[in-house]
Amino acid sequence: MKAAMMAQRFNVDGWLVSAYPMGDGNVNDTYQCIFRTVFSEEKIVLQRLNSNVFKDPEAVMANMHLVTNHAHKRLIEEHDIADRIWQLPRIIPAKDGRDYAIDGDGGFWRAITRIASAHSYETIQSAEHAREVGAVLGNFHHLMSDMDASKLKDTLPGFHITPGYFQKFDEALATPEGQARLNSSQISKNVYRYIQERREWSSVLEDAKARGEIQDRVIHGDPKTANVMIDDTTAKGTAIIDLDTTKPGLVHYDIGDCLRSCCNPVGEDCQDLSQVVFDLDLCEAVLKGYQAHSQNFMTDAEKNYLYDCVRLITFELCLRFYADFLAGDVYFKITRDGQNLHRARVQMQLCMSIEARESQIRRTLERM
Ligand code: GN1
Ligand code: MG
Repeated sequence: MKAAMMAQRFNVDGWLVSAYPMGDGNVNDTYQCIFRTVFSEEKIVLQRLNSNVFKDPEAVMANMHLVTNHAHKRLIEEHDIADRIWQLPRIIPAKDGRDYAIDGDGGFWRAITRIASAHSYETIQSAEHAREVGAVLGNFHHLMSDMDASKLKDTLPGFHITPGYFQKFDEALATPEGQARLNSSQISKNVYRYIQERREWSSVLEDAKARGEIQDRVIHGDPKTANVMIDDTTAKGTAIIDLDTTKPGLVHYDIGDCLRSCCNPVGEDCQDLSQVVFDLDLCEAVLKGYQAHSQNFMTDAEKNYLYDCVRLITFELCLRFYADFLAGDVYFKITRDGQNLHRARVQMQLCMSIEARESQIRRTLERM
């Protein structure tokens, strides 16, 4: 198996015992690899980056290097005043000293340490869990708050710039295959209409940024439930993983995405749409955890756009999944036909729930 072969290109002590797929990532391929020596064992995470998505994988690794070095230094400095041992994976170099290894087909592989005695969950398990996910994101923003965003490369141009995803949507609709997919079911037509009705509004954050009201910081880019590790022993959040999208961006993208993910307890691929709702108690819990650890660095202007970001990032993911369905599933990996349409339908349901609960959500956010 290729993963087993590639695992051995990295600088890990011992002999490889196994290399199995792990996680449910929509973009990269991820494996857990176990190495043993005659007296110890080490688990690592091995990943093949999706070259359709990340056109400059070396830049992804360069960013990861800067971010992890910066964060590790701060975590050590602040350890004595912290309420837990925060962690962040470290890059494992290849045996030739590079941060990655290339396979015979040009595939780009990298290895990182596996945070031990901790797990991440695809869906939120409880209000305590939601608070811990918020805490981990808050701590990450705190750690990045003194990092110079201009040092980081833009590894995914247009990421979270919502109006830009309309271009992909329009391009797909301009093809006969895209038209056929649009007309393939009533569900597809409903999602299409829902998206079209929100086209004008979709630039709400970019417009505020253009007016100079809010600005870029260093963000994670993908702080969903599944990317936060929870300590098996203490049940506290301990690390944020998946640093591929860490780059300059609005802090709103992160807060919106974290709430989008955490406040829908049935997850992104739930079959029963009636269960998809934006849970206000979970929202409150995430925000409490976030606030306790982010050191309140947000400006009032940034706070003004919190409701918009929750609605927008949920809408955006609906649009991204739907545009990919129209384009023939070229970005998000699928395991069954129509999965990206269904994922879009779930995010649409969640966005409808957010819109229906606007005043309650705004009240919860005002307490930030
Ligand atoms: C993708 O593959 P994964 O889990 O890292 C996507 C995110 C979406 C997420 C939805 C680079 O994340 O933006 O929010 O799916 N990552 C990229 O589950 O597009
Ligand atoms: Mg990711």
